[in-house]
Amino acid sequence: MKLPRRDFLVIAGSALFLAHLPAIGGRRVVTVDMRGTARGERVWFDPFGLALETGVAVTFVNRDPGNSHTVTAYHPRLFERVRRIPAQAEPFDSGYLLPGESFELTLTVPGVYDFYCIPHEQAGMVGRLVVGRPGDPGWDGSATTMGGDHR
Ligand SMILES: [Cu+2]
Repeated sequence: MKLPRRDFLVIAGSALFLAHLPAIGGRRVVTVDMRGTARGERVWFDPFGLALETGVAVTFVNRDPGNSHTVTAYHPRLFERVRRIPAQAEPFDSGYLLPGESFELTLTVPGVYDFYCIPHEQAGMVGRLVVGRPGDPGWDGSATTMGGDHR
């Protein structure tokens, strides 16, 4: 039997309600904006720090009309940077996002993720995502030394 998608969602929603599960039936969306002042003298991630549940999708949106930005993990496989994400996590790089463009990321390995914007790292455009909680299976606080980890 094949159900239309809408019916399936209604049924799934009811099942979640009856099971008294936390309100995760609707897909939660967390957004980090990439911003800049009109003349470009300041650029930043907004918020620049965020705590998330494991597996929640984060969408980075370039809301800066005057600049391209990236969201790029600190990782040896990306521009030979020291690793500042969990050892078991895959490094991510959005590539250049033009104004209005976005990039979605879902992090399933709990731990601390530090990231930067390639053209604006030196201007302080960096951020951190904390996924899950210390003590979660596989948690990796990362960046345990001042310089990060080269593994
Ligand atoms: Cu930038």
